[in-house]
Amino acid sequence: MKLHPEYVKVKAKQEALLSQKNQLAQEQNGIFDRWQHPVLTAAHAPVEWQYDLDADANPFFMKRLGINAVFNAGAIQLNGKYCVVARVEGWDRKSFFAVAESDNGVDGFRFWEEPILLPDTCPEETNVYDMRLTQHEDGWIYGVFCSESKDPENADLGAAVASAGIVRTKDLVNWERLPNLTTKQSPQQRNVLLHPEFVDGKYAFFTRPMDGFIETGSGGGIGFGLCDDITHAVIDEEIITSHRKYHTITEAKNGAGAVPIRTDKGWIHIAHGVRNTAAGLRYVIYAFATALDKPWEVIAEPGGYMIAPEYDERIGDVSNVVFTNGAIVDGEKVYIYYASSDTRLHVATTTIDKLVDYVFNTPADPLRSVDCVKQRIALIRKNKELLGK
Ligand code: BGC
Ligand code: BMA
Repeated sequence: MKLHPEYVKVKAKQEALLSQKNQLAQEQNGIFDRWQHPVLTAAHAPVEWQYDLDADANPFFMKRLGINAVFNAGAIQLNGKYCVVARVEGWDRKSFFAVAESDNGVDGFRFWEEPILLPDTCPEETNVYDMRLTQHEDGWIYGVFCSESKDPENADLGAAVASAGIVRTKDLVNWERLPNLTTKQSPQQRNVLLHPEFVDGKYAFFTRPMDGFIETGSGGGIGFGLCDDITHAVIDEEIITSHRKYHTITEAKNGAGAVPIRTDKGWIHIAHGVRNTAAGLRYVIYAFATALDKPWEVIAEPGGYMIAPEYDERIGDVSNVVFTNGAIVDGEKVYIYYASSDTRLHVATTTIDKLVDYVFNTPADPLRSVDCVKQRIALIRKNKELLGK
């Protein structure tokens, strides 16, 4: 074995990327700030994860196990660091989870030495992705993710079954796997999230009931259900919190995103909505609030999206997608980690005050064009008055 001389060059090039400073993007909307550079991409994945560094075994210095994309990440603050558990996808289309940390949450994210090797408890499980990290009041950090297997009852090679996998940890290093969530009313689940607090003394999950692997079918929106025992999580009944609605950004699907953020006025949820188009599904991020004492009851829901894909964000493996499954609250500041087009991870920053103002004071969707025009004319006339016109 001898170290390939190319290693030093490739490593130095990557180091330049990893130490790149981020800046606020030019265009802003008052709701949140975008940042110029993504915080993680495939190019951030360690060289040692991809190349065999041994010049004898790898004379041409080929990537042997390439990384295709780094995207949808759960996020928490731990020991003063901003930590994300990203979805990392290899060239072979399989996803896995890996921790990356930064000192300031907007740049300098570096992967830990090795990706997470989850306990292998489900022999049929083929792919895992989109972990939501919840610092629960019971003292554990839970990771709830999508566990995907081939559908044994469907001859179609692409037919799959999605369910919610559950792991827990104290340090993001040692992970204990618990049995997957069972939801008695829904055959499939994706985008499941554990609420950080007990509700009526029980574990509370936001779910996403679906009839099939892609179609939510009769699933009316983001669900909510309680379970007694997290080590054998069973939800008997799911009720709907934020509903899917005709001709809105959530018509085809919606799903929980970041762990709800507790504020004086309510829980703020940052979720995703999906609509169908001739060019495929379009994913955007939207927000709503639920009551502090009834985290399933929606009390405010601004119309339309909060974050939609823009410019380069629009293009990637699954274009026209923004998706979030993690945010970090640090005092007043909020860091929303969102991925674009299933390819790279970005951060958007805002504050609790802004989020509260956005969610509670942005008008709701009037659901019909004519009412939307009336809503806008009212705004225009108010502004005219102010401008003395
Ligand atoms: C992909 C996910 C996607 C899901 C539904 C899975 O096989 O890995 O990224 O969300 O299919 O389209
Ligand atoms: C979903 C998610 C994501 C992904 C999105 C767009 O269903 O679970 O993994 O970002 O599709 O492909």
